[in-house]
Amino acid sequence: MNAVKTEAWPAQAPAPVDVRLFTIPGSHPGTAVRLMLEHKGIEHRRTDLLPVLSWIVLKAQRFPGIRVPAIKIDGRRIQGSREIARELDRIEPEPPLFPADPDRRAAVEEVERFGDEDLQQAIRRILLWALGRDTAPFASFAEGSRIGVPIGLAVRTAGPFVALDARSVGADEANVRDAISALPEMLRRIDDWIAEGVLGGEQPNAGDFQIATCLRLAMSLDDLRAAIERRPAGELALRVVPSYPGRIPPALPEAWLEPLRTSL
Ligand SMILES: N[C@@H](CCC(=O)N[C@@H](CS)C(=O)NCC(=O)O)C(=O)O
Repeated sequence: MNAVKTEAWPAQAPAPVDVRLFTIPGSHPGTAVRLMLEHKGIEHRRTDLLPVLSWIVLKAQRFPGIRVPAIKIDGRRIQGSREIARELDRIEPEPPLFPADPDRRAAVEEVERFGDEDLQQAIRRILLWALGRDTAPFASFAEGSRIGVPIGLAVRTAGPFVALDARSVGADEANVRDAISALPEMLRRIDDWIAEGVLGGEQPNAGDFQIATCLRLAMSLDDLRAAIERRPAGELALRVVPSYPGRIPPALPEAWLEPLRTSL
């Protein structure tokens, strides 16, 4: 996880008055947190930031780290989708994001960890590599966002920011090819969790939000969509996140996609 909690807050959770989410258009964990807030009916404002410029804004807002999602709840600062999920359950216990039963909770926490540490980064690397070849599709992710500058200008000036962002997450050829090769096994794991009932229950849990948003972002790449959408993992993603902005036309070299073809 990228952030640590640095501020103390009361053990007794008061009803939040002022909640502000900082995110980036298309951010998978940012979308997960927005959906968790909506699921719990917690009113909030949202600040949409541009990649890399977000680092400066979050520092200016005195967050300890430079990554989104970040949230201010009545002045308290929390960063990271997993930390935020726990804080949301504290301030608004219903509906819960984690099962009460300890074993079932541990299973959801393992899914959440996998989403946060493994799946998110694999998708992020593939996406940033593709946007690094052509920044034009970035505009489609900004649909419904207020980024404070005209989207055409953002796209025209995005090249160096995307390149910096891609470098910061290791979105190079070797890592992107590894990420694509790892996807079939990751999807199998998610299908298994659905079959076991850890994911895909009547009420979405923190793991559902974490995984479904990663898969929806992956499905915004035309290169990946077919490998995901018609399996239980894809169906879960479409149910938990019915709409997700963004579309990237075919961008990845054919040879890199071979592991996905053979897994279909
Ligand atoms: N694993 C973290 C996500 C941290 C992360 O890498 N966030 C990305 C957006 S998905 C970010 O802030 N990127 C900064 C940038 O793109 O400039 C979580 O689940 O909270």
